[in-house]
Amino acid sequence: ARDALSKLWPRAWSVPRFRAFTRKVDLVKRAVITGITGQDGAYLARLLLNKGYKVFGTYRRTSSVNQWRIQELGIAEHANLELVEYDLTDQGTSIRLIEQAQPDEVYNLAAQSFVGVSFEQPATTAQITGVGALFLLEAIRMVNRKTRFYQASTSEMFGKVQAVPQNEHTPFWPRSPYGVAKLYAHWMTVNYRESYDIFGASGILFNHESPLRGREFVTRKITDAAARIVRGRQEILELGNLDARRDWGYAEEYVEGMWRMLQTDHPDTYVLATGRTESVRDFVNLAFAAVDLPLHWQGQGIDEVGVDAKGQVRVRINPRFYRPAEVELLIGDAGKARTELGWEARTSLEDLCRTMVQADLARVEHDRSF
Ligand code: NDP
Ligand code: GDR
Repeated sequence: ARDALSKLWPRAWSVPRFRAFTRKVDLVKRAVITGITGQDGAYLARLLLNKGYKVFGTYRRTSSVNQWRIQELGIAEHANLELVEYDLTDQGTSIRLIEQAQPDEVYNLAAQSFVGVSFEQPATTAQITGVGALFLLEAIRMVNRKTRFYQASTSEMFGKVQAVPQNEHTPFWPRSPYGVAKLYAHWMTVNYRESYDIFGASGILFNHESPLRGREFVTRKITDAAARIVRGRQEILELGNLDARRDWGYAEEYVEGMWRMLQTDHPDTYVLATGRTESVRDFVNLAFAAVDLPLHWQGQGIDEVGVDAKGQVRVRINPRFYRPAEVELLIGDAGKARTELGWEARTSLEDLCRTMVQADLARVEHDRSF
């Protein structure tokens, strides 16, 4: 109804008090998701559309269309989804986004999210991943302080971990420009909560994966390679640090946690995690077992290789994939989310890995390379 009014009666619509009035009588909740072309943005959009929300999903202008995730989820043409061109680094677009969408909830999922690249492009990462969140908070402060805000914070903020497992009270020690930028955005969210009474929630999410994960991240790189190798499309997989340990969960469950954080009475900070940690090597073993090509390991350090039953080397180390500073061990304690949000991770790593491998096998068979 609000959309129709804005078109039928543009002069009245240009008056902020009129728009505010229509919001009060509009029962459909409105949400902005920045980064809808990413893994979490796509899953969250589907969740909110299924809950009856009107969703404004932001995308960046690129020379080629990049909507394969929302297409795979079957929501690209949904009547309640509006795609909005937007760049986090442009303060004006943040203000216009909040003015035009008049959202009840904003989920800030857009970021330069790849840790490895953040070492190569630290300033860009700071602008997008750090200051970009501030632009949105400022827009909310200027346009409508009742807008609820979710910031996609990360276990990378724990970095060189100071306690095991990590929870909301564990001190931060980020180990990458990405982690530092995210920490800035996290504290800005807390600061706007304390300074201006803005409902700013921060979700410290541990790694979460899915068939929609980008192929540069280690889990998807591994499941994609396992599928290609077993189908004869690739010879070998090159990786960096096999000893890094991560707490890997299933992305679709984590976006449900984001939504729950904005439905509480008071804004807060929550950890979402599975409470289980495994190494990159363990994940390789799971993925190659899922394609019936079990590996055994030989050698040490950068000479370590994963060999199949016929003696062929399938995995080797390439120092190019090591990071200047590594996060060695992550394992989260999501007890607060369980108690206060009723949220819990349910999918086992074995099931998650198998689902990802099956999706990649199907892609190889249909010659689709997302
Ligand atoms: P993705 O990398 O899959 O998606 C990131 C999104 O941000 C993409 O839509 C991307 O657009 C968009 N984006 C990047 N730069 C800009 C910019 N300058 N302006 C506007 N949009 C931009 O990330 P995930 O979905 O995996 O993660 C979602 C969020 O959660 C991120 O902020 C990430 O840092 C954080 N996070 C993720 C975790 C995980 O394990 N997945 C764990 C903890 C936190 P484009 O498609 O054009 O590149
Ligand atoms: P991460 O995810 O850095 O935890 O950030 P990624 O999958 O990139 O790395 C996980 C671990 O695997 C090691 N690794 C490799 N990583 C990649 N990408 N490629 C390799 O070849 C490789 N070999 C070993 C890495 O060194 C690392 O220890 C993800 C992102 O989604 C962030 O946005 C998010 O905030 C965190 O998870 C939580």
